[in-house]
Amino acid sequence: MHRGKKVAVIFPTYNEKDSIRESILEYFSTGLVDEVIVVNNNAAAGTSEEVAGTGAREIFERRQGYGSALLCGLDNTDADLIIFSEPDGTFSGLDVPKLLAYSDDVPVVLGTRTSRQFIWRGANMGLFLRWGNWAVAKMTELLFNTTILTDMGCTHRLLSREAAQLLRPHLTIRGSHFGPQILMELLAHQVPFVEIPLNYRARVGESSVTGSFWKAWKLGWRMIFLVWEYRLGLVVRERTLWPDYLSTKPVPEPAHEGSGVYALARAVQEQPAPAPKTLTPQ
Ligand SMILES: Nc1nc2c(ncn2[C@@H]2O[C@H](COP(=O)(O)OP(=O)(O)O)[C@@H](O)[C@H]2O)c(=O)[nH]1
Ligand SMILES: [Mg+2]
Repeated sequence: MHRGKKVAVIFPTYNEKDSIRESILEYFSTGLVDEVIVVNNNAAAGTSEEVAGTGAREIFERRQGYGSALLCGLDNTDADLIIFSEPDGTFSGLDVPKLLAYSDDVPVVLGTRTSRQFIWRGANMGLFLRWGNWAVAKMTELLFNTTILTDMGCTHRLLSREAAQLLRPHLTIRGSHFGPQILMELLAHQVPFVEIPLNYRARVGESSVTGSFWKAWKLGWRMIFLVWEYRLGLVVRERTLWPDYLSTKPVPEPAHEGSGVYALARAVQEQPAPAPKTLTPQ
């Protein structure tokens, strides 16, 4: 719960049997997450057994694909704040307060995995992926005159219910370049958003999307074509625009006792700093 708003985390799962349990528990441990929805996308045998007993709700999407799974999660939650993540150990539940804090200002908070100090040892974010993501993001920033963009493929992000509902009829991509379509539709609907650095850790098990150079190369080009399709106006649809942001910018209520992030901040203040050995950026 954050400022009286229900918070849900959506985990698409395909091949994360060995990390999914710990991922779910890490997100719940923040005390800020009301619901974890696992979207089983024909996942590895044994996944459901790992999810059982964690408190997460498991649903099933038969149509294969990263986009299919995330859309299924979106269609099956009534939360006010919806966080996309992955249960492969790469993203940290401890970043939830950061996403929530920015959600007070903007309806959509995107993560970036390319900030050097947030890339953990062993993370799949070598030179090619890091600078490739950065370059396509910068191209997009320039073409659409957006706020700072430094990553195209970060799953970890937050959408308010209002923004998700506005975009949903326009989200059609069921494969791995679903993430950039959200960005394109945000721009097309003029939904305010911001990008913030989030931790990116080593993956448990094999990556099936960006694990090989050629898969990542192909995905990169699909993203570039998608951005140009939108830029050239080839995706023409009727859209309801977000109300003028600066005249309707929400002014958050002052912090109160039960408010999630503030309660967490107080609790953190009272705890000793974590042991430095847990911090091993690249
Ligand atoms: N490869 C693949 N991943 C899927 C599929 N459906 C959902 N996913 C999820 O997409 C996310 C990204 O996949 P992953 O292998 O971690 O790729 P990476 O994040 O680029 O390293 C994971 O959470 C998967 O569970 C699918 O059909 N194929
Ligand atoms: Mg992953």
